[in-house]
Amino acid sequence: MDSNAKRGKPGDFSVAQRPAASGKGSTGALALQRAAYAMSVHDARELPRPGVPELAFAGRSNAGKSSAINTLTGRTRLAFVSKTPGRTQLINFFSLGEGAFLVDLPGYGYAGVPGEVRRHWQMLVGDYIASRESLAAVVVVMDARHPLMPLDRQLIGWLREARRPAHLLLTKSDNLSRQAAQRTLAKVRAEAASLCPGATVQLFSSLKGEGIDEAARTLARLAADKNKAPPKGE
Ligand SMILES: Nc1nc2c(ncn2[C@@H]2O[C@H](COP(=O)(O)OP(=O)(O)OP(=O)(O)O)[C@@H](O)[C@H]2O)c(=O)[nH]1
Ligand SMILES: [Mg+2]
Repeated sequence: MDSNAKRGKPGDFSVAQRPAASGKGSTGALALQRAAYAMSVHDARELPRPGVPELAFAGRSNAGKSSAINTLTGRTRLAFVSKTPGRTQLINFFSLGEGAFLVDLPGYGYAGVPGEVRRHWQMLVGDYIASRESLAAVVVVMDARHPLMPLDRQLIGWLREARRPAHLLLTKSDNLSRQAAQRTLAKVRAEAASLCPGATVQLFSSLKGEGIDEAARTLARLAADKNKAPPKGE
């Protein structure tokens, strides 16, 4: 049974009262409200045939990837949220109707994880980022209190190398004062401009519902850009 089958753990955010992100923008909407769990993959060979654009969420364990997916889709328990870091060791796919997949990648940087698990992560996520044909963009999820840690920079380096569009999501912004959050945003934007030119950066809070529309608009644009891009090899 995949971890997503274990629903209703403490620590899940109740966002059911909040309307799901519209995802509307000049590039059209993503059916975020129609998100449904599709599959979990533990091995690159199990990946589904490339199809609709995939919008993947990557970041340190505990950064808030699964929570962000739940918040964006207006659901409480679509992706499994845990107080124990490193719980999502699979690549979890959530389909948004015919339009796109949201992909919850396993987190990195959890100190208690044995070397074998770390190596498995490197292979699974490294390969996925380097060669997945249908990957449209990667949302790099970072705790706004500790952005751009060494492994985040490594991931961003991979994205730059693989020419993958990146969106940096500074989560848990509710833990910072408004001023401190704005300072962090400006600092990360300035650094991102040299680390990964073209990357966009925003504040986000699953707890307070901050940044939902901005993230949804960005995801819709990134999926639309992928649909416009010529297939590999052309
Ligand atoms: N205050 C606050 N806490 C959050 C926010 N988002 C997530 N959390 C908490 O952070 C912890 C980790 O959240 P997850 O969404 O499971 O993090 P993850 O990145 O998916 O973690 P892994 O699956 O282990 O890689 C949980 O205890 C959440 O309740 C937020 O916006 N604000
Ligand atoms: Mg998770």
